[in-house]
Amino acid sequence: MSQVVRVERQGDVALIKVDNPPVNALGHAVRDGLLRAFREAEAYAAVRAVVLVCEGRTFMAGADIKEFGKPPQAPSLPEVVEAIEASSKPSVAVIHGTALGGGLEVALACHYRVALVDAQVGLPEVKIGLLPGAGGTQRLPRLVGVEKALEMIVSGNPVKAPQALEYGILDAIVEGDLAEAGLACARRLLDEARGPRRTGERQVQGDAALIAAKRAEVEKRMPGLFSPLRCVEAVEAATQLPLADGLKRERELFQQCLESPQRAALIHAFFAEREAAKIAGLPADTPVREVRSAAVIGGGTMGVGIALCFANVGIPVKLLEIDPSALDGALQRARGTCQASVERGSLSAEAMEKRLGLIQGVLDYEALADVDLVIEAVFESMEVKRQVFERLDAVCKPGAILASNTSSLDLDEIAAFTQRPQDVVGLHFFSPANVMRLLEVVRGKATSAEVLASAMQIGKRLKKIAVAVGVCDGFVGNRMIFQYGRQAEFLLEEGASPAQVDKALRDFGMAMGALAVRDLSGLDISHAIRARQRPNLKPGQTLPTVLDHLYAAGMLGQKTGAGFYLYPEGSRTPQENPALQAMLEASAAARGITRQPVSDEHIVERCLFSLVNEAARILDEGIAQRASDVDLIFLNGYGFPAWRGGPLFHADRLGLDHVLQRIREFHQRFGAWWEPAPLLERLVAEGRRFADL
Ligand code: 3H9
Repeated sequence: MSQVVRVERQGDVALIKVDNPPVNALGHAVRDGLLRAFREAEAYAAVRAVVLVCEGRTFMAGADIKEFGKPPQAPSLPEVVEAIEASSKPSVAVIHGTALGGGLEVALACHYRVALVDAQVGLPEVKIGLLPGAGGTQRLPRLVGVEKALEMIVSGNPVKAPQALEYGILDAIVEGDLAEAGLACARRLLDEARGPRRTGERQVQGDAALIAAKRAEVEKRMPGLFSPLRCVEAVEAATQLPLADGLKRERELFQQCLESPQRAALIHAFFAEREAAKIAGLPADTPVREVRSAAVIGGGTMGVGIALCFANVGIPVKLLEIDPSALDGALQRARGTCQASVERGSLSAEAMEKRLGLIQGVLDYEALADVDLVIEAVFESMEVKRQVFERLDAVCKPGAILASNTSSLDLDEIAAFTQRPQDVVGLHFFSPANVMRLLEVVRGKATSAEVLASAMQIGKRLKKIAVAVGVCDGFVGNRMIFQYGRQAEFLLEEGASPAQVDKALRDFGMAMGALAVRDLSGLDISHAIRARQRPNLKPGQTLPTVLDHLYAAGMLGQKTGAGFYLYPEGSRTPQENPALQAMLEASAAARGITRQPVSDEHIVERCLFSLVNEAARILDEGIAQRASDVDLIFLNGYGFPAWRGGPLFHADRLGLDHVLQRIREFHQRFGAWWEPAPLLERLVAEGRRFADL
């Protein structure tokens, strides 16, 4: 019997225990062990029922994702699942933690299911470009109906045990020791002479209208994604075909997803997320400071969003504004944001009050004397930061973590305003802070290991994807996006329209076009950043001038109703800005070029490869730890399509020799900005990829 699956005889019940840390993934050894264990139970006449439990922190969290793309090893998961359901002896799965993907499929094959109250069950395969491939698309609809099954399988979101009970996925909520609870259930089944109850034998009512509506929703809300439509198709098969044929269809569709390039990209993103938590030279057992309370300085959009992040996870937070009316406005905005969630139905009125009750408005720095963490979110000016950090240094208790939300200023300079630079760290949230998952954790020269580890842990508590980065202008994400935005502006001057640039990028998969994003964040901000950067330009690094024209005309983006686009009467839908044409002609004339048509393909290459080239420099300088961190930042902070895996995964896929060749051509044609990054040249010369770093 394999080590990872053990069987204990408890009278006439076989207790099967899976023990494959950390998450009991259904790798080859577990599949093999499970199949043997169930066969053995079937073969022994003395065994009359089977209980399946998992050791450790969770029930099985699914197939072993690391095995995808490698040669398959028998037994397959579908084979194991079929054997479990076919068993002539009633089986009970006892779920704790998360029964996900293949884990839930195994549980669905068991004849009865019980769970601890805080357990969750789900079929998240779609999130890694797959569909449930071991009967999930055929059994779940048979159990909960088409509508709920579609919702769970297409969204990939898990449901909590009480809801799973209501849906009929679970038979009961249990408490106490897992094995004891399972054995008690099995004994009850035997006492009541209840035998196997196979989900696969149930019928499911078809609903063509529902299926059609889901297809339309997927096409609209998940454009470009391959697996969600296959999920719908597989569930539809459950309504049309007998189980065996439905399973066959599911298998074919699963295989298509497995072979799709999107699957590899999404799995890259999955592991990138886990890797980002590991920081070279920072042992996993580095002590962390406890953060029981926080404070945010500045009640602007960013400050309010950050305060909400803390309140949302139950951490009391003080929000400091020096002006009473500004403070009042900030607290109103916090309420407005929560109210919108209540109206959407994602938050109850009671939960809203509880959250808002955790945000305390304060007008005085003295009120921050006892907090464990302060995050400054004030205006991006070094002078303003100096005033804030000197004040914090004076009032905050020893050991408090002092964080800046600066998006591009020099954190080391900020830290030097205090007598405790080791306690200063950057926490760069992305707007809207309460929605966006990315958090760049900026490690200054003096930031202590303990403060860095604490900051990463805070990110996790706030349910953010925290990525450690080093200090430079713009850190990782913004430094790259400066290049990307600059190319978008050059392309306008060369002949493209904002609508063409943005559409080409959206067709590539970006959530928004580069220029619409700029209008949203405000062109005054872009203008100020550019003014700051101007003195540091290298010879030959000229700047596009269209931004200067817009700025001079007071066209600052959405907030003024005009920027790269027009937004008449407060509309958020971009329309052509007729004033732009003359500005672009003037910019082109100043560059000595004639505007002419530009192809969509050229637009995408210019914008995308500018990201790749800059990322190569960032990696070389050690500002980002690894290529997958860069990808993670772009996937979660900049609307890069997850199914392309991030700019560097995508570049690897295109072939770095091809990318470098285009960058060299651009260097010839467009000058200094395109000087190939030395790391890119080295990788190509050595026949390596970013993934090999
Ligand atoms: C599937 O089931 C297909 C079937 O339908 C059909 C097959 C034929 N495999 O996230 P954490 C590792 S597809 C391998 O930090 P948490 C993870 O990399 C699968 N490894 O913990 C990390 O390793 P490390 C469907 C896995 O507590 C460690 O475990 N299932 C897997 O924050 C801890 O992970 C899913 O998509 C795996 N399946 O969250 C579920 N899962 O320590 C994916 C985790 O070396 N998993 N690891 O960095 C999750 O959603 C979360 O990991 C979970 C725990 C919620 C379980």
